[in-house]
Amino acid sequence: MKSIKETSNTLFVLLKKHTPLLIVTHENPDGDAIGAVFGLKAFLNYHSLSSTVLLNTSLPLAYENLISKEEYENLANPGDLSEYKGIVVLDSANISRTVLKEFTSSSKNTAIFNIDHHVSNDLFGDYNWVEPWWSSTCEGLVRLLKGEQVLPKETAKLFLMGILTDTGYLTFSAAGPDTLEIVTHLFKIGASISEIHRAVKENMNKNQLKLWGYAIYNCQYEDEYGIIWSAIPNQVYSTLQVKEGDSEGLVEFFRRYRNCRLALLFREVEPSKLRVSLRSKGEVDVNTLASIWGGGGHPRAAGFTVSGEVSTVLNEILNIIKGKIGVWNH
Ligand SMILES: [Mn+2]
Repeated sequence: MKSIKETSNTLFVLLKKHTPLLIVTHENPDGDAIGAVFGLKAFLNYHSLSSTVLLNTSLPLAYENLISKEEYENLANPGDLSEYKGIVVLDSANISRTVLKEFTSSSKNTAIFNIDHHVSNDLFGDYNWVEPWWSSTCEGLVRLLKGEQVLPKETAKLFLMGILTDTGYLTFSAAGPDTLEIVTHLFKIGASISEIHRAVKENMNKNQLKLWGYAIYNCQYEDEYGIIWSAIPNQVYSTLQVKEGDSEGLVEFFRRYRNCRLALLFREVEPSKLRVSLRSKGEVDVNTLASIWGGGGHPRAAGFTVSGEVSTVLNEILNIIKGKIGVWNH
């Protein structure tokens, strides 16, 4: 396995040597994943390098103003990959969470580029740029590409969108002075926080508002442990015809509760398939908690998936978590 430290080539030079490129990210992509994938594609287009974006989902509503449907293929399975010389995997801790599933480069004549900021990344690439101190994969991409190459405005806008969505619009502790320097750089190219906020955050439809309303109205809390949670059964998703990505940002909302130490959102996105998102306000390491169920992420934002109905699995999970974090002495 090669890493950034073992190659003297820049990312740009390596990408140039491996066209045509396929660009993928994790399932149910969030703002950072979407920004990284389409920002990189716009960058490659600008420098006349051929690439294809493959997603296994349609775009969440929030990004429809920023990205056109012609920019990507929505396929469950990538098919024959031999036409690609390089595969860029962005913002994904492992390859099984991408559309590529169990693909390994040793079985094909294709180089895998792994660019990510998850502490749980298992370094699956032939080239790995994995830095948990990056606020977002988009911040990492700016750092890797900005040197001698021009970042076009479209790329600056999409990378800034990824940084903003992964840092709660620069309010999370992961957004320090180094991140702000990158943000300033993108600003100077022509990206704007207010434009992105309007396009992404101020863009909910009626059913999405109802989904949020459902989750907020039905939230529960145990102040003794400093936990707040809500559960959305599958029936709510189907009745409102909303997608999984339409609840992005919802779990963060629960951090607003004054006695929140840990917020959880249980989403039955398919019948008997439960996604659990965890957010911490500080001392609780949710990456470690999520790993109990085979998930992961970051110390303050992580998730995992289990099978089972909300009604049966929820209490079991909560009890294990309460046992791990203990009573809150604040
Ligand atoms: Mn990310």
